Amino acid sequence: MAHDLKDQGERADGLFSRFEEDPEAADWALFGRRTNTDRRGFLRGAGLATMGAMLGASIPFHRNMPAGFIPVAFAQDDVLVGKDGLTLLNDRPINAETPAHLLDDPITPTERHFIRNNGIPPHELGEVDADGWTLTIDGFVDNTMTMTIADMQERFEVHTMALAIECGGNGRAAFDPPASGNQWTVGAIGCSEWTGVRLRDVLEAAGVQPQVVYTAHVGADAHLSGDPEKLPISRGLPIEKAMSDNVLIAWAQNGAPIHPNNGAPLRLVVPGWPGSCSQKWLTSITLRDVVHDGPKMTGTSYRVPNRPVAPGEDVAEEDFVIIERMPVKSLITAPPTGTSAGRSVEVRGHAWSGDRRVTAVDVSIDFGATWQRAELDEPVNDGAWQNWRTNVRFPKAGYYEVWARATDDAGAQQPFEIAWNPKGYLNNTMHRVALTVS
Ligand SMILES: Nc1nc2c(c(=O)[nH]1)N[C@H]1C(S)=C(S)[C@@H](COP(=O)(O)O)O[C@H]1N2
Ligand SMILES: [Mo]
Repeated sequence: MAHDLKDQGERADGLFSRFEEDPEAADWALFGRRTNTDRRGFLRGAGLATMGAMLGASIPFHRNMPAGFIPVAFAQDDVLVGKDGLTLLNDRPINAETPAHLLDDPITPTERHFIRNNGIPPHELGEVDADGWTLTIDGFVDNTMTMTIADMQERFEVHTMALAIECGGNGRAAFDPPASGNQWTVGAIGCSEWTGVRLRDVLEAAGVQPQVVYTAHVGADAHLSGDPEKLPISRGLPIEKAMSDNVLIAWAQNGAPIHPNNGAPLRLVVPGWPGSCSQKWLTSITLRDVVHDGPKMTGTSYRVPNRPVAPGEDVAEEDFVIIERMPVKSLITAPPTGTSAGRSVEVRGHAWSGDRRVTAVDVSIDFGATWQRAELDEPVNDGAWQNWRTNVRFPKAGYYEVWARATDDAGAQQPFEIAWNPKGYLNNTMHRVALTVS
């Protein structure tokens, strides 16, 4: 017994000293794996809190881990730690979407919320100190304010809301001719529960001056080039939108700290508008007397032509307009596409429409010849997606497609055909799943 303990002590000492000399070599020699160098640098700098946040759990025996030790959870699929089943589209910057059937929950679990990064997030640059994190409100305000998260919690009413975030480029993969950028299929959407304070309450405390027309958001992520003068992305909102009830400055996702790749420790959540409005790793908001002109606000970024255009058509830059609300859309989350089903099956999913309400979801199993109305829930709050379900009966065995089509309270309905645009935004065509009925 005593002998065993001594052995273990020696083994642990050996582990510590080998990691002290050269953690990379030690990890390689002992565990026979290599992590990409960028990622390894980040993990070595990452504190216990960041590692815990990414794993979604604390590490009870953390004291036994030598400095530079990489938990095996990070080594496998190491860019998607703390995520479950996401499809990686790019790893620098990290972009990952969620397969439709993994979005079946009414509220999207953190591990299934997609990731869209434009640059290098702060947790890959060094340790993120949530307690010392500050947000500054400046520009055309009566009082410039700099607050910690604790200051905001104390000063303003705290709200928890389910809010849908959808990337403006969700659905781009279906564009023909193709549009460059992340080839999102249907899964750059999620509806987690976010906790924070209203942007409006904070702006009112700062005192919005009459000439203000737009906000400008800045986060702590670094430009991919490494140039400290450049921001990867800085977008803004018309002041009226910024003052909505459901625009939050959030520090929690589903009741826990935000996942590092979803913006920890602080982010904006702007439901119904392109995800790019929801600045992650938020450090400042400047109120402006002109429309914001930060990176990805100008040119053709997050903009579409001001008129319908033919697929492949060249459009002059001055004919592009900033995308505001996202269009009416729905997703079938069960059953999964490509599976087999019995004669009778529950089809279900979600539907949403920018700042509007969805009033109907219809489902077809006969290529759109006939439709059956689904049971549709109200959103749990403004800005959440709406859940729907319906029982479908197939007349005989064979191949079927299930299609879903949402209609909103302004009468807008999902189309059959993509409204093609050069940058591949706003594809809200119907979602289809393939089923083999036996
Ligand atoms: N600071 C910062 N905020 C950001 C981004 C970013 O790259 N940097 N990406 C934006 C884009 S384009 C989208 S779609 C959403 C995605 O949020 P998520 O990664 O939490 O899903 O974050 C937005 N906020
Ligand atoms: Mo996005």
